[in-house]
Amino acid sequence: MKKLEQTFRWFGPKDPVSLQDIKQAGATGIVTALHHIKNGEVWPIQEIEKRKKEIEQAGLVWSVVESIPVHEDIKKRTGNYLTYIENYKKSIENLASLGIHTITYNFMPILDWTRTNLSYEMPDGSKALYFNFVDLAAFDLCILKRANAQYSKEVQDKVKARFNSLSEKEKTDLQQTILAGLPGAEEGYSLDDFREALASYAHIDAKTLQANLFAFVAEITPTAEKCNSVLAIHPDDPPFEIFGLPRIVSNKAHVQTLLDAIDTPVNGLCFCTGSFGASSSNDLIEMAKTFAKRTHFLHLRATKRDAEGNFYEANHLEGNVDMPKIIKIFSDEQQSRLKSIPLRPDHGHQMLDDLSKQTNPGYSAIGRLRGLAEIRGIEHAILNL
Ligand code: DNO
Repeated sequence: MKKLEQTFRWFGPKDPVSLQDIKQAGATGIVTALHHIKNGEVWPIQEIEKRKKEIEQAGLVWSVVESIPVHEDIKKRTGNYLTYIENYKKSIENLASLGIHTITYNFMPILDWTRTNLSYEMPDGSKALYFNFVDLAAFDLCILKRANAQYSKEVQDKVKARFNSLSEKEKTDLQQTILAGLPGAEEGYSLDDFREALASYAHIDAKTLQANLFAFVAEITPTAEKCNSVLAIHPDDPPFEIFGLPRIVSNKAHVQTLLDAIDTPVNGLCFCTGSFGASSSNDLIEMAKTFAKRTHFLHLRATKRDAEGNFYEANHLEGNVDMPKIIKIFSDEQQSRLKSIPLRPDHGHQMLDDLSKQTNPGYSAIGRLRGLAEIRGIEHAILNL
């Protein structure tokens, strides 16, 4: 029986989690990026090679690139987007020349993933990442003071009460959490930068952004095909509109439209159960079955939602994701594949010794180790029953 490939995300030499830690967690593959290369620039062969050697010296392989960031100019098709697209192709070629063939990216305007609290305490004392809609609205209405921000009367009332209860430090933390850029996000913003970035999207609605995504994917797929590489788009996180920005990779219809628009196996998905799972209207099992064939990378994580659109990241087997069923679907898909589908435990609680350490939010070692062990156990059971 063929197994999925177990990987761990590593943020490079500055990551407090070492390659050896990752080996001990039982992963064999590394998911990483050249975070020191400026967004939009070509990833030079020498730099890729250097990182690859470092990984291999630890007895691991560089399995997946997450991410080659997509420059904002490409998303808007303004400024230097043509150069950035050429650079993107060159990076795909350079990676492929060294045997790295799976590329993850996202097409979220301005912000990569977004949370409002990075240390939401669980009853067992561990800490989780949390997205609270009222906190986001409080930032939007009372700190950013975005013109045209639209929220229901109910949310506005809650915002007033919430904002008044926050200390100055909590207000600064909230802004920092939303705008400074979470791990893996290549950009961070001051309030003014963010206002400017939002203004630059004033005339970009979902239809335009989608057309821009399709144009980008259509332009890079021939390069990926030639290189024997695959593209894995990461869904919007959270999978609903924030700050009035368009969302185009949030649900089944979005993904289907993208896969149909550029209908080649190379144009595929990073199936992120945590991102899709944060919306109650996404049927994860149905989506996994529908998209298994076009899935090139798996992020396994379980969000726990409440009725108001808030969610925290639960332990991997405890949120609104039927993890055994999801793993079964992809394990079945794996049996007809030549290459292993890489998976990674996406995020994890800050727990045990990690509580007193400096860690990357969501990417501390022990919580992810726990997640990977649980995931591995499920796959092991599926393959051995
Ligand atoms: C968060 C990650 C995202 C993801 C990018 C992919 O933990 O899943 O930052 O890497 O959106 O481009």
